Order: sequence, then structure tokens, then C-alpha cells
Amino acid sequence: MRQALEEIRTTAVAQISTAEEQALLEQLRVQYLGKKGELTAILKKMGGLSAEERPVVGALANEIRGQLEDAIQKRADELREVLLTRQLAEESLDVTLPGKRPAQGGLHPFGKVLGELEEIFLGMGFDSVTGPEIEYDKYNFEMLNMPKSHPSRDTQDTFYITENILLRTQTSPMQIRTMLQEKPPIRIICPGRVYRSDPADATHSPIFHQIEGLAVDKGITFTDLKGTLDLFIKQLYGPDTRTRFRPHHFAYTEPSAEMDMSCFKCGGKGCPLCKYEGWIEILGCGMVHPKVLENCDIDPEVYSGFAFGAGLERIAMMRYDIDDMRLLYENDLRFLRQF
Ligand code: 2NM
Repeated sequence: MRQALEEIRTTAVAQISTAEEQALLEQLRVQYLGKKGELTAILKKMGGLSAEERPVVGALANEIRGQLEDAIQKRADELREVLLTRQLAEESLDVTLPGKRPAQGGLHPFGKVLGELEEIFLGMGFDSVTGPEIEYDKYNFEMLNMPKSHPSRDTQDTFYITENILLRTQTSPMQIRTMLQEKPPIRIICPGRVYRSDPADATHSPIFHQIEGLAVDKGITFTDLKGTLDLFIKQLYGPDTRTRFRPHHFAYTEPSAEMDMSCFKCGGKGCPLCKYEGWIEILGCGMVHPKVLENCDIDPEVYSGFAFGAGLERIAMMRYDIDDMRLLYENDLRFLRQF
């Protein structure tokens, strides 16, 4: 019986000390020390021993039990240590490596130009307001003095959602909304996306961007219009830039004009950019038509106003020497990173 115990001690200690897994250790514990284990089986047979032998064998069995328990505990500690070391090695970070800088976004040329324009007009006391791109025919055409039969509608053909709801062709509906809601003095600019059913080419897009402006108060004259827009262009393109106004026609302004600026490339001498004219067309403008004021419940006998509208694409293209409008919409990073 002693020999059997000694054999258990030798094999068990050897197996325990070389066990490579926690699960195997557990298995060995059951195999030797469990209720149905080998050591327990021997202890159960002690009844057949003599009175002298019994305490000796009992003590030996207890000693072996203690030794095996210690061995299992020790091996378990070792395994945990090995596992931790391996894990730490695998997860180690070299904090001295150079970091990966996250890619930083930038403003689209539209955003940059818009920011400049807003800053200029906010400086002159205008608010910047935005509104819906899906509009009522009433706000986009009807109240701007363009009834259903009006020929101006042909040049602003757009996309209809229903007979009376459409994609706005300009941001003026926002100015109508503002005049309906607020009473003069009104000074606003309305930047935003507008739509026309034009095919895309180097200078046209069915979706483009406009910035319109409106000032309504007592005693506003064409002089205010000229002074404001001249100052605006001088701030945008430099103090030497000159402006001129040519008569034009819009249904919603009377009188109406188009404004040119002296060519920012040649200063007015004539060059390919201005097609040797020395002038570049930059925006449309005029005094708000009395009927439009009336439509918005503003008495044209008391109040008057001026308005203007410019294409953001045109301004951005001139500002950054972009020769094809489509570049502004394609989101090609090789193009966008230049700004
Ligand atoms: C332009 C040109 C001239 C304009 C007029 C109005 C309103 F609502 F006050 F009648 N908003 N915008 C206007 C005037 C727009 O764009 C070329």
C-alpha cells in the first residue's frame, strides 16, 4: 500500500509539474484527489490494515495529498504567469512610434466663398437666412410677379413635385417668406441651393447655388443699391475694383440692372478672361417691384427696397480660377485639396 502511494506521488507530481493547461491541472486534481480519485480509493482500503500500520499509511496519504495540492497550486500560478507574460508581449505598444494624424477635412470652395460673402454682408448689417429648397409655386413665381402665363418662367424651367410644389429656381422665395413674417427694416442675404432643368456643361448645372440679398426700409433708393453692391465687390476683389450697371429686366424688380465689375485679372485693359471687354458680369439686381411689396403686405407708398442675386459657382470659379463648373460637384479630393 505504501508502494502504491509512492507510485501515485511520483506519477502525479511529474504530470502536474509538466501540465501545459489550466484544464489539464483540473483534470489531474479530479483524477488523484477527487471523491472517486486514486488517492481516495487507497484510503478507503485502509480498513484492512493492522492497527500499527494504519496511522503510518494514513499520515503518508495525508502528506501526499498535501504535496499534490501544493504542486497543483504552484503549477497553476506558473501557468497564470506565463499566460500573462505572453499576453503582455502580444499587446505591447511602442509609445515612441510616430502617431497617425487623422485626416483633417477642409472647406469646399463654396464654403470658403460663402463665408467671405457672409462676413462682408454681416458687416453691413445684413442677416443670413436659409429656407426650404422644395417650395410653393406661389413663393417661387406667383408672388414674385411671375403668374403662370409669364414668359420669365420659360427661362427658369424647374422640377415639379406637384402642380403647385416645385424645386425652387432661386432663393427669392425665402425673401418673400421673410417679408411676409417681418416688417421693415429688413436686411437679409439668402444663400442656398437652387434648381433649373438645364443640362450640365462647363458653365451650367441643374443644381447650383445662389446668394440673394434684400434691403427694405423707408427711403431706400437705387443709390443705396449701387453703394452697397459697389462696396461688396471692393471688399471681395480689392479696393481698385470698379463696377458698372447696365439696364436689364426682371419681373420682380423695377428698374432692374446687371452689374459688371472691372476684370480682376487685367484691371480693365482686356484679356482672355474678360474676353477683351475689361468687364465681367457678376450679378443681377434692381428695386423691388411695388407689386412684390404689396403681395407681402408692405405698403410701396411708404417703403421701398433693393434686391440682388448672384451665382455662387461663378464667384467661386472666378475667385479660384476654376474653368469647369463640374469640378465643384465631383468631390474629387485631388481638386478639393487645392483650397
Ligand atoms: C435677382 C436679381 C434681381 C430678387 C428680388 C427679390 C425679391 F424677393 F425681393 F423680390 N429677391 N431677389 C432679385 C432681384 C434677384 O437675381 C438675379
